[in-house]
Amino acid sequence: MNLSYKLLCLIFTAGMLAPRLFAVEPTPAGVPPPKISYKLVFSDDFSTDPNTNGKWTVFRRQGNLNAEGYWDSTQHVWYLTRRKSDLSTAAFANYELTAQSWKVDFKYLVDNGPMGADGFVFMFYKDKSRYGVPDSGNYMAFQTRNPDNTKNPVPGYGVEFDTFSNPGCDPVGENYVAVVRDVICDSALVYRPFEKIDDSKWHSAEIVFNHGHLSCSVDGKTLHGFTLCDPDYTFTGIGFGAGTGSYVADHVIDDFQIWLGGN
Ligand SMILES: [Ca+2]
Ligand SMILES: [Ca+2]
Repeated sequence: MNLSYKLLCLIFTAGMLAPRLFAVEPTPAGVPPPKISYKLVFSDDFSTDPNTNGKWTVFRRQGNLNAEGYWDSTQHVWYLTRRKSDLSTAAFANYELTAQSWKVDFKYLVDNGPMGADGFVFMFYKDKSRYGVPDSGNYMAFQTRNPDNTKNPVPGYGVEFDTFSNPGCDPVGENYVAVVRDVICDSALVYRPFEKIDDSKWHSAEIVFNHGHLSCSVDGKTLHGFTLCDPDYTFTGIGFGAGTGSYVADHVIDDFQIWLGGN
């Protein structure tokens, strides 16, 4: 695809949606949405230790199992990070995402410290073979970091739940949800301010992908309707990243499910 076509595609997509791209996709009255039936192919309710149950491959910046990918054996939830600084956890489901029609469901809870940071990202079609030491702070393990502190992009996509403002990197100064690619900073394909991330409450998220059409909903309300032009299906990684920097937060997930769409 050449650049001008890509540009046209983006403009077309933007024109189809409301300002800032992140609005509920309108369903014309009387036209039912296409019916897709789904089959569950992966699930973890974290009733067993995800660090040993064979369902996950985890990369940690500090190698600290008490703070990066910490399993709470009482609550049966998984802390991607706890309240310590300079953490990063990339957790990939041991499942190869090759399908082009799927959805995921999960629950998340993020607290807000004082000055909680940084947020988490659901990753898909990600090149998990590049990890590597995941990068901390606002990079949320979406990228890797070298010993000399230079950073490496990791090909693939993410739906980012950002709770800490990084001027020069983030598209807005408030909490937001964005679709990002390869790197965190300045990579938002689409974004929308969204407050209900770090309120210390459990929220239910669903992300639906159908041949490039992507939607994201939280607590049953659609945040995003978006179309990825010419999606890159090369890589198969699917999972989560989270990070802390100077400021800290608990980033907790539960009840993760992957469903494949059929007809
Ligand atoms: Ca659970
Ligand atoms: Ca940020």
